[in-house]
Parts: sequence; C-alpha cells; structure tokens
Amino acid sequence: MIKLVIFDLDGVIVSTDELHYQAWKRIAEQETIPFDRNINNRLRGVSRKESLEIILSYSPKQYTKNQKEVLMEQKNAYYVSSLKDLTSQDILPGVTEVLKELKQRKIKVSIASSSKNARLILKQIGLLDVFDSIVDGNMITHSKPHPEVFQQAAQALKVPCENALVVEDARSGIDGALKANMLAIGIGDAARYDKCHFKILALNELIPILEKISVKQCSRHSLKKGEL
Ligand code: B16
Ligand code: MG
Repeated sequence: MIKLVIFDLDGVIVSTDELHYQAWKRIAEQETIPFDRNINNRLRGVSRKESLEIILSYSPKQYTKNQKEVLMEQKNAYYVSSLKDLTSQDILPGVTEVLKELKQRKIKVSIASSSKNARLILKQIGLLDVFDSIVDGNMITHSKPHPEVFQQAAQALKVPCENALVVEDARSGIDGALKANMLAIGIGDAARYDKCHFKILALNELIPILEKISVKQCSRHSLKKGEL
C-alpha cells in the first residue's frame, strides 16, 4: 500500500536540470573543458561538489581546493540568477493534477532533492507549502545514490520506507530509492534505466500505476520489476 509519493525536484517537478546544464556549460567553457549533454546526465541528482569533480575529471589540469570553491560559487551564481525568472508556468506538465489527485486520495507527498536551492525553487514556482515534507541538499550528509534523502523524507512523516514510492529523473536517484527499499519510477533520463520498477514518459501515468499497485495490494517485496 503506497502512503507516500516522494518527488525529486530538478527534472521531475520543474526543468531546472536544463538551467544546471547551462550554468555548468559556462564553467566548462571558461576552463576549456569538454562538456556535453551526455556528461551532464552524470550530474543528475549528484551534489554540486561531486558534479564539479566529474566535470574536472575531463581536464588535464589539477585544481586546488580554493579554485574548486571559486568554480562552485561561480556556477551557483550563474544558476541562481537564472532561477529568478522561474514562475508557476515552469511547473512540468501533469505535476499540478497529480499532486491534487494524491491529496484527494490522502497519499502524502514529499520532495527529496540534492539541491541546496530546492526551497528557493519551490517558492518561485509557488509550491513551497504543498508538500508534507521537504528534504534538500542542506539537510543531508550523503547525496544520491545514497538513500539518506529518501529515508529522511519518509521518516519525517513516520511512513515506513516500503510504503513509499519515488519519482526520479536521475539514475543516481533510482539507485538511492532502491537502496531505501522504496518503489522507483523513472522519468526522463531515468526512464531509460533498467533498474526502475516502472518507467513513465509523463507524470500523468503515475495515478494508473498507483491504482494497479493498490488493486494488487502489492508491496515492494511482492512486486517484481515490470510486473504491471
Ligand atoms: P545545487 P535534484 C540536484 O537536484 C540536481 O539534479 C543536480 O544536477 C545538482 O547538482 C544538485 O541538485 C545540487 O544542486 O547546486 O542547487 O545545490 O535532481 O536532486 O532535485
Ligand atoms: Mg533530478
């Protein structure tokens, strides 16, 4: 029985993943480091620090701790400045309808994001007060694929992990959800990842999946990958 749906933020609720990409691209160009959308896919769900390490691994140059700090600050400044134009118009298709439907069904909703800017983004798009719990990059010690962010979201609401379902666009997020013993639904890039329990192209496919799960009264333990 699903009692909680945990949403990733960037790439699931709003397309800030594109803004992260543009900001990192500016940094990579400044430093003449090769960077493209394939490399960018490796940054999904990963913390700012780890993202920078991935980008710098394509450079022959060695960076000091201070230089890395400067690059992270620059990237965040580029990124945060691009967030100022974000409005509720940027909420991805199906999100508002799915959240409403889940509330009606008394299923709790959470955000589990690696981003330290998560609350700012939610405020900009007018969804800050909608979620029952929000766990962001400021609250966790380990970023995805560690399960911590998902476990915290469930613990805050006293929902057992096996009664929670995660919607993620990052492969690292799918791995984290599985480690947390939750059902994992892949959307966007993660919809091409074999480890997800279900793959969806758009968020409006979520409610039919929940209905099938509840009809079968399945839990994470009885539901096999791709069974539905
Ligand atoms: P920030 P999510 C993640 O958010 C992004 O997917 C990832 O690309 C980013 O590096 C990370 O947040 C940290 O973001 O620099 O704003 O703290 O997908 O977990 O919602
Ligand atoms: Mg994401």
